[in-house]
Amino acid sequence: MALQSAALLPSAFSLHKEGKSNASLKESCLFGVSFSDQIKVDSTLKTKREFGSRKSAVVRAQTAATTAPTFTPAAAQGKKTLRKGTAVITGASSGLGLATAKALAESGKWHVIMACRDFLKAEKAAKSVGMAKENYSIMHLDLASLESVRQFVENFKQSGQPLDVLVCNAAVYQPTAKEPSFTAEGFELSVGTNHLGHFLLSRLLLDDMVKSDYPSKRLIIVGSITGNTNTLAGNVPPKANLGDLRGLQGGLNGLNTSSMIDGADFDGAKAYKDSKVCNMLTMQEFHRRYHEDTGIIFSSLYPGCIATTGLFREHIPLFRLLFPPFQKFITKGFVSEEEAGKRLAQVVSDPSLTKSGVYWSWNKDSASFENQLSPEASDAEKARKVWEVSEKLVGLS
Ligand code: LMG
Ligand code: NDP
Ligand code: PMR
Repeated sequence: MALQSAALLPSAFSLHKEGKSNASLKESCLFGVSFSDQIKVDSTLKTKREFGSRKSAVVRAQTAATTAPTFTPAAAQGKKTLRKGTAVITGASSGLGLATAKALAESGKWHVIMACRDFLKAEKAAKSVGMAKENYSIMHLDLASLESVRQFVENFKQSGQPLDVLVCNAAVYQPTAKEPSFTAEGFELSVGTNHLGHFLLSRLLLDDMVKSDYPSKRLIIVGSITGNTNTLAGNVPPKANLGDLRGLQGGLNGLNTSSMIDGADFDGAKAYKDSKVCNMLTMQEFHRRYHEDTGIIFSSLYPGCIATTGLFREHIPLFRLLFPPFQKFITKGFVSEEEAGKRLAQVVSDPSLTKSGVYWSWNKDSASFENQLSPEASDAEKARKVWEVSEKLVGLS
């Protein structure tokens, strides 16, 4: 309901809303976050790279041919109702992905495609939260297999559905693993799933988003505070650090090269945090290469600490017991799955969150604000390198 009414608000209201959130920014400084990023993001917008222009010329031609005729007449007629949007959400079978799918489905304005590795689990999950059948469908996707990613993309394209929003949400976290495990193609599992699987998926689906006539197309990659070393949470060891990318360049296979991006010994918690840095860098690189020419909005976010989700399934039982009260009563960073789902649903659909290249966070009043990424997670040169190396690993170059 909240989503529905928010979508109808005039843009003047969003200014007010931003102002309101800025008023309470100080509170969030408690978490080691600073808020002077606006100028920085604006300046990167203007420094588009040459190769970006080359590639996007093709995209621009497609945009002109496909989106203009369908969108303009509807606007000219002053139509108030949009067609239902179609949003693909990876890992929608639990936690944040499921809560977001539920929030979008309930708004009545979205058809959610739950892209999940376990079909039956996804179906049960959708039913358990009361999603109405006409508001969702389930498609198989295993991000730990590039073959499966390609198959998903092919199935999606064959279905003939438009793609308006893609949410890269799925993730694995292996904090207690002593040895690395690997994806089908032999990449360390956390970076392979959370980053490389999503990298291939979003690259292959970009074209479909360009073709969509939906007025506010968005590609969202979920990030996290623990990948940002400009925060207290990001300073809890082991800290994220991509180093000079020597392990990534070698293919993260743990055989002739390290399974870690920076080339060090395997550490499951660090691999997860590194993968989140890659997610946040990828979002910004997408923005630099494609925003201006496609109009697609690229975003990342930290939804809050959702300490009850399946993400911690491999952690020791004592951690799972103490982590939620620790976050609730000590750090006060805790959010429920439902609240986090509403936050991500805002990034999908709220008309006030249309700025591209932003890493969104929420303060204690649940008002959104543009957050500042750590030096590494906002390093444009590193973003370009991660992009180029990842292209090679997933077979795009
Ligand atoms: C590892 O442990 C695990 O081994 C690994 O499996 C994985 O989970 C990984 O990051 C994930 O963590 C990290 C370990 C070491 O942390 C702990 O879990 C130990 C807990 C120690 C308990 C300390 C008491 C706190 C009181 C808690 C009350 C009870 C509730 C307990 C709930 C448990 C939930 C965890 O971590 C440490 O070494 C502890 C020290 C952490 C220090 C934090 C870093 C401070 C850095 C300060 C710099 C701040 C800079 C900010 C800059 C801002 C600038 C604007
Ligand atoms: P969950 O474990 O509840 O959800 C993760 C989802 O990813 C599950 O649906 C899982 O599927 C799916 N998944 C895992 N591996 C694959 C794969 N190979 N192919 C397809 N899907 C896969 O965790 P959360 O909801 O907490 O995590 C969601 C996102 O939120 C992640 O990106 C995480 O990094 C981020 N995040 C979480 C925070 C938190 O505090 N929980 C904080 C900040 C960010 P299945 O159900 O089959 O296991
Ligand atoms: Mg962290 C200031 C607060 C804060 C916040 C917002 C988080 C979020 N954490 C904070 C502080 C601390 N944590 C402190 C002081 C400690 C030491 C006691 C601590 C510990 C800790 C552990 C062991 N925290 C963790 C772990 C995990 O295993 C989680 C992790 O790192 O997963 C990669 C985690 C998290 N803390 C968070 C968030 C959001 C997580 C989940 C990780 C994520 O999805 O990024």
